[in-house]
Amino acid sequence: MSHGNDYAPETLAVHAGVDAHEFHPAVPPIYQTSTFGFATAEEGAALFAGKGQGYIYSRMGNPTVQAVEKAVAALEGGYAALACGSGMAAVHTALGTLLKQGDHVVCSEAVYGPTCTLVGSIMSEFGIESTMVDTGDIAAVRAAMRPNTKVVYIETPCNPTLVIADIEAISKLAHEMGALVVVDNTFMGPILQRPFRFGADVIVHSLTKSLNGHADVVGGMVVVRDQEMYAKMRRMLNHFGGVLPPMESFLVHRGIKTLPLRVRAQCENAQIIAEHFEHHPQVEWLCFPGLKSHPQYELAQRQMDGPGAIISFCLKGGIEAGRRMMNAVKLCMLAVSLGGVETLIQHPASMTHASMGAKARCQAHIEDGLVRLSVGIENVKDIIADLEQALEAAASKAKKAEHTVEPAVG
Ligand code: LCS
Repeated sequence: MSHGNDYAPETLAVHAGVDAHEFHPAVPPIYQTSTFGFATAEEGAALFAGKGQGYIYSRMGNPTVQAVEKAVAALEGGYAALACGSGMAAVHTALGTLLKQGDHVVCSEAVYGPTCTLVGSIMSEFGIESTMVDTGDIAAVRAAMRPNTKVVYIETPCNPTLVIADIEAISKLAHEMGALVVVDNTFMGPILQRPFRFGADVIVHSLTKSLNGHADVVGGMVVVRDQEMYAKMRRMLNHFGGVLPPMESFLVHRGIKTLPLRVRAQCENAQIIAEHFEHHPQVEWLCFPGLKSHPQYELAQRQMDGPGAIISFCLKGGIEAGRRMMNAVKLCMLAVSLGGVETLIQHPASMTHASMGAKARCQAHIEDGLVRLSVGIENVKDIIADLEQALEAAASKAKKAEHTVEPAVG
């Protein structure tokens, strides 16, 4: 099928990237090959010169990989996409292409921990300056811009604080000042948020999350708006080398077919769970873009086609209560990652955001007692029952501890 924007996302999810093959299979074959033969020396030479149709070597292009690239490009409404070996490889490919020594990048302060380390620490070793700001605050973004700012990098909603950045306002500001906007769209995915509609220039994804959705692949994707940007990114990816293999591409492409259904089911479950636990006696506060109590609820309604499946909450009793709760869950899996069919629970301060360090976490409002829940597609009553018993276990152990007499020391 053509990959224009004339089909609805549900249709694109099933059909995009499924091109005509000799025997008309419903699912494109897996080209599990590292290299491709040339019929003649002339054909090989033409392909290396960028002429003619065909493949050379799987790091430079592979039909199975290209199929999933087409699917994600179609869902995002982009010109093309580049499949990478992980979400971090996608972030690295995008920023490595757009930034050089002497440039400056403005970045959301509460990004995924390794992105924070890449931007704030590793890239500075290559002479690239950065400022981490609250990208939920447009005045803070404006104040952080410098004459050499080439990129504004936003994650929205942020991981794990769920601060939302106004993509349209930031894109307008960045473009006026000669900078490009890169959006990490992992949390929402292309069904719930389409950053190109709001002026973003480049989108990155961790395919590991909702796009694949089945917790069996690590992968990433960069999506671009035009041929010129595509050529620059492809050159960088070919030379950085962090490409997605054919088998992983096949699995992600298969996962994408049910993306709209999965995401809708997750959003519904998450909304019910957030409403159920918002005023729970063990919960200090709970943050979810689908609740009116979210400070940027209006922006979420405008920019997102659903609340997403991530709920952040802080337990009464801080870090210890958090630990106790996580040790008590039975159905929810104590694991990092997010966006898949299974409900996962984790503790950012000791897990995903540990690499940021305490100071950066404090600045980014990632509290020690913060717990992140990625809601899956199980029956919502079972998820709620598990969280209820885990909260109860955490609370009752806390009470028991209060009555324990500490043995005298020394
Ligand atoms: N961007 C976001 C927003 C992420 O949440 C992650 C991973 C990445 C990029 C990197 O993707 P990867 O290389 O892992 O495919 N987030 C994780 C998380 O929250 N828990 O474990 C991984």
